[in-house]
Amino acid sequence: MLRTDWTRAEIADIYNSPVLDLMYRAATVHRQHHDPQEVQVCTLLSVKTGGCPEDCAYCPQAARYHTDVKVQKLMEVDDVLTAAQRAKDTGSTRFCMGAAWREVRDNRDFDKVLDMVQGVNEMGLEVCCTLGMLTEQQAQKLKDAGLYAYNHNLDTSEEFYGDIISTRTYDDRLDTLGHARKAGISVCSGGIIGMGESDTDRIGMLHTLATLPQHPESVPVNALVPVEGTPLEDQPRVSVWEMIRMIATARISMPKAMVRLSAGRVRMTTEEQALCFLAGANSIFAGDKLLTTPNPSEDTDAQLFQMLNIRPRKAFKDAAQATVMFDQIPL
Ligand code: SAM
Ligand code: DTB
Ligand code: SF4
Repeated sequence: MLRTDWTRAEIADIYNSPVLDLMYRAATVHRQHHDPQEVQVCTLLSVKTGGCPEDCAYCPQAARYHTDVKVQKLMEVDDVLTAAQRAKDTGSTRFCMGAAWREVRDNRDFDKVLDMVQGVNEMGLEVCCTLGMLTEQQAQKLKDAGLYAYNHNLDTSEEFYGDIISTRTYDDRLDTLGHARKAGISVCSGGIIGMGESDTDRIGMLHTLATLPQHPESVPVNALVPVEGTPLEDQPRVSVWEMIRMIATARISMPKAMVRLSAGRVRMTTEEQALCFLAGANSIFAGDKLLTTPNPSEDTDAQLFQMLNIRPRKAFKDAAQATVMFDQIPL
């Protein structure tokens, strides 16, 4: 039932199918594997901001671009735990800590991150990190500290990757995902649209994700947030239909994954977001800030959830159990 042997042509056929057919098929697959009324609510916190040595063309935190982002050293553990408690109190069940690092280094900052992971895990939240590249040993240390998930995006296709980032390779990215997987950490990996890539690049990225030895448990689909000072500052906004095609193709090719409607929601209407949920998105970032850019306010999202009869998903929900339940529903 879960396929990891998709051909590129099959993914392309799904992606290019008439959009209403595509949505219908994705909505159907979604209902076979998930409760469509349930959306996972995650909160992001930038625990180390800016000053990053990498050259990711979309990123306001790269030291080499002149953006408004202020460099901030690693936060204190207590401050992070206070933010995590706040996120929990406002309904988030997953807390994701981001650091503007190229890679994790075995130093005191990493030890501090391990303490953060332990503290957030003890609060009963699914704890996630996005810290750049990881070795197998570092992944194991994070796992031992209680890390639930690791986010590391492929961002785009292998072919287009070099146009966006020159300071590391696609294979580096895939290796890190392998290290997280090997340590038994849940994998979160997706990408960004609206960077000037072609449909073929989008298909290529989804194909790579859907043919990993095991699908990522979570697939974020970000719409580029163009930030002044970055090379992509003037990129035009992507249309909702492009988001829908990405989300629906991810849903159909990786049925059990949580597909996250990630960056870009501030510029989407309620109706546009509703179409994305219909197309199979079942996770969002909540709170008025992503890492450094704005996100809809809690009030706006509370209204969205009420309007669409959506409820937040519980933490550590047993995906296997959910599947048994929803597999019973006849098509
Ligand atoms: N430094 C680590 C790394 O690159 O893996 C972790 C943090 S990094 C900011 C996490 C992800 O945020 C990137 O992989 C990218 O997909 C996303 N991102 C960064 N800037 C973005 C932007 N302007 N618009 C949309 N997504 C963005
Ligand atoms: C992901 O795919 N999107 C989030 C999270 N993973 C780390 C980050 C979005 C960042 C948007 C730009 C910013 O706020 O700095
Ligand atoms: Fe650094 Fe991550 Fe931004 Fe790239 S995406 S510049 S690695 S913080």
